[in-house]
Amino acid sequence: MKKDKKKLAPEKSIPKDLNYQVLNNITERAFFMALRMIDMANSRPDIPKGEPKVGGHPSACASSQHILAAIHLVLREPEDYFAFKPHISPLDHALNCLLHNFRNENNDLFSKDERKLAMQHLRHYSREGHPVFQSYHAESDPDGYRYFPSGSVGIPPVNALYTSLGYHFAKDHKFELNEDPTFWCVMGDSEFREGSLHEAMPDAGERQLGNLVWIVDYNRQNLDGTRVLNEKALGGSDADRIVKLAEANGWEGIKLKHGKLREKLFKKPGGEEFRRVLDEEFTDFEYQAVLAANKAELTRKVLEEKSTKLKSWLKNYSDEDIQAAFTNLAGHDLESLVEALKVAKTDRTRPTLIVAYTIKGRGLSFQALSGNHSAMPEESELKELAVRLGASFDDPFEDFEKDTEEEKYLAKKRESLLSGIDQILGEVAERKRTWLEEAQSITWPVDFDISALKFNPVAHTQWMWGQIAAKLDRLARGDRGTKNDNLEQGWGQVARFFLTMAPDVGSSTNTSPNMNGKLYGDVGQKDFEAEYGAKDEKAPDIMPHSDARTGHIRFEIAEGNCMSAAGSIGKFFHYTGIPFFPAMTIYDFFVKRAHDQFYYNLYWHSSFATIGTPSGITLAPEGAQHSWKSDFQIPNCVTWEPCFAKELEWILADGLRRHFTKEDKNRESLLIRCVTKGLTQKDFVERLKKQKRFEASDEAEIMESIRQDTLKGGYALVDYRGYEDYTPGDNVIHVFSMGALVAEALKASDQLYEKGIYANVFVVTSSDLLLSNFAYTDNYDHLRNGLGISGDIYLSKNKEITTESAFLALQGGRIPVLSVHDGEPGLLDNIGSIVGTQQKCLAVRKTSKSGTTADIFHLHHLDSDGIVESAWELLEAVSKESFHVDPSII
Ligand SMILES: Cc1ncc(C[n+]2csc(CCOP(=O)(O)OP(=O)(O)O)c2C)c(N)n1
Repeated sequence: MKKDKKKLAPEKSIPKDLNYQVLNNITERAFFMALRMIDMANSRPDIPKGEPKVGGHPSACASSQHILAAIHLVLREPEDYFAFKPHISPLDHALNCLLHNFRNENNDLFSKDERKLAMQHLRHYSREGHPVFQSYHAESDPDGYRYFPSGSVGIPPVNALYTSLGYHFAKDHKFELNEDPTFWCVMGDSEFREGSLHEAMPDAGERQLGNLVWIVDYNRQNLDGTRVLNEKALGGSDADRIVKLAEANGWEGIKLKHGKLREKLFKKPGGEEFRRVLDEEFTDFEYQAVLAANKAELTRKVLEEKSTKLKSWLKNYSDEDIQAAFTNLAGHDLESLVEALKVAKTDRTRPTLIVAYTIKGRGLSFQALSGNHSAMPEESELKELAVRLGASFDDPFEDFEKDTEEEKYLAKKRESLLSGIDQILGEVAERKRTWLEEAQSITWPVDFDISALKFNPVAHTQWMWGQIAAKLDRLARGDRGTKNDNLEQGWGQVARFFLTMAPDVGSSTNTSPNMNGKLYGDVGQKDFEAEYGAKDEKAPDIMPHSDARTGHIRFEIAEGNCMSAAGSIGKFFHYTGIPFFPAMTIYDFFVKRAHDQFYYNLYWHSSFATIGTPSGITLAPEGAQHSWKSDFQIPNCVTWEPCFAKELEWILADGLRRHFTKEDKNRESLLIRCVTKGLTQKDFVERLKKQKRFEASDEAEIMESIRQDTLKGGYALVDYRGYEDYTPGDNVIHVFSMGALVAEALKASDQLYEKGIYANVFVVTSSDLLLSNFAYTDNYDHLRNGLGISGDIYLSKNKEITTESAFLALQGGRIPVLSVHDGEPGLLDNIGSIVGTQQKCLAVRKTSKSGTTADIFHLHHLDSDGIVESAWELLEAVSKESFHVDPSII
């Protein structure tokens, strides 16, 4: 085994010779500020009766106060990142307020008045545009710099983990980044039961993300109360389990239980027994109950009953001394915390997990009580606290007095922190500016010039994905470009920012060329396959390296991890000015495994592509039992489901151009559903050429017109408008289809044509753009005007109108719409209601089966026969539409 040298972090602005009394005073002041912030949010005079509660979490803030203070006041460097549990955000704001670390959208620091105003606006919406804070950490907060958005627990620390991986990737690929950030994460002990965290842990250990520090605020409580665990069955406390878990996953695990006061007592003669009793004789539940009872004499009694040896030792101490020692947990001891965090920060080869023992609600009247999660202190309690701390109840967000030691300490920390942040923001802004200037000068190709398409008459979109990914990889890794590749222009200028990843489905989703010998990572051992001549030449070379020639990150079957990694690395332009664009493949059906992480990425405006393939029931031969619709209807993402291979080229080319030029505001992410069912690609152009509107156009003009429609969400593939006998209201129907089912729609259209019915076929490339939120903003312009779909009534006459009765016998009808897609209903079924005509939606409405696609499409009535049958039904229904003429008109 290769032995890793321990990499050490440089100590930069960490203050030396810390005065813990001063630090404690600042911590308490910050805690008081957080409490007042929550109090003010809840007692705004303008909150109308009946409004949902504002809330806030004083108890959780109390629990984490020293952990956060140690990070913010001592350990943090300007380049560091933070993923903290949502409900302690007021405490972050308070500490950042004392550090004067509030900025506006232009990154200018706030004045004192602005700081104070912002602190009054927790969980507030200001119509006047005053500074406000969201409920939980948000990028838009005045102190949002390098905070991972919080709100759902269990996800932000994972994004911190993969942002750390992104930094490693950037450095190994020689991107210039003069930063070595530490990723600080604080989470609750109940939060630590989230599977997302457990799923990601081995990844951090294996990938040696030594700049990652997770701290579990171990207060033994959650929202519903005290956590009551079966420690007998677990073989120890949950803290023991967490530390063992960390170690088993390649992390440094640290249990930070006893504060300095306890440590001092343990060293005294007989003190060992005190330690033993605390460590071995209390379950968490019992310890918590004694804490909650909060009676010094009871504490002594319980301790005495645990050990006769201890009983006589305790005689040396008063009840108050014993109570102080009993509650002296390291998670509230700044000195213990700073020591442990320094150790965690210093080792850059192993991530660290610290379990810091704390007390929820510490210092408040409801300390350690089971129901304290949402408890609020009374005003009187806050006033007493203000007096005790020498703070002002009415002006709580004021700095310490000028000449105090606290203010002097803060002033010094501010100096290095704020100027350091300014420098980073300046560097990042400059990198962004330079990049965007370069991006402007690039001539953006509209496709990837995939010549292999010519030799593949029957191809599918997943195949095309593989071709595109391989081409970008070839361009990125320089020496592999073929003589036809232009490394200097177009995609050659951006390919180095493109990377692929997959949760163990890289080779089965056509991403193999990117993997072959180019997997990123370090497994700490030699390439034994090479050494023993055991390489499988038919399979990708799976030996990872850390060098710059690698462009694919391989994941185990952990869709959530891969999704978080895609989101984190897709956020790199925002944080560093390096425009990485990750594209991950995932089995379409399993996108939902990573839903939460996906939503998080989108909320965060991360820029990446998810290629879900193969899709829906089209996977029938391999055995997919169900379907899944490709439309998520959430902001900042466009969903796509192309049919012909060329469409995918256009979609990805446009997506990449938008990403690299930053013309992707509020549509940063792409979710593309590909299929593995081959389509005869020449059908594409041949069908288009038959349209009357293209009679005078050459192929290039036709393709450009269809490309533009494709990028707007849909195009007409079969369009009989202008044909003789084409009689809307009588023999015309519009069929809308997506992805694999377009082939069935085409077959159905041909069958109907034989019977004298003109079934136009519209290919929906993006239901999002054509029919959903994006289209809503321009009143479905492309559907109505681009594709010309309407609910107009067409009147037809059977004979000459010479009489009143002939007029009344006029028949009228609209063109009905039939939609067909490989997914659950609720995707294409609003076309009729948008334009005002009858619609039938063919979709997957029951669980599926294995079989050939023909059989399974038949099972769901999605095959051409099913489409034809539904078309007749619809045409019959609209033919019976009656319309009424007001006799007064006649
Ligand atoms: C995914 C998710 N589920 C539920 C919640 C609601 N919630 C917020 S805090 C909390 C309890 C957290 O307990 P713990 O992690 O032990 O932290 P503590 O507040 O005790 O420090 C819950 C259930 C959430 N924010 N996110």
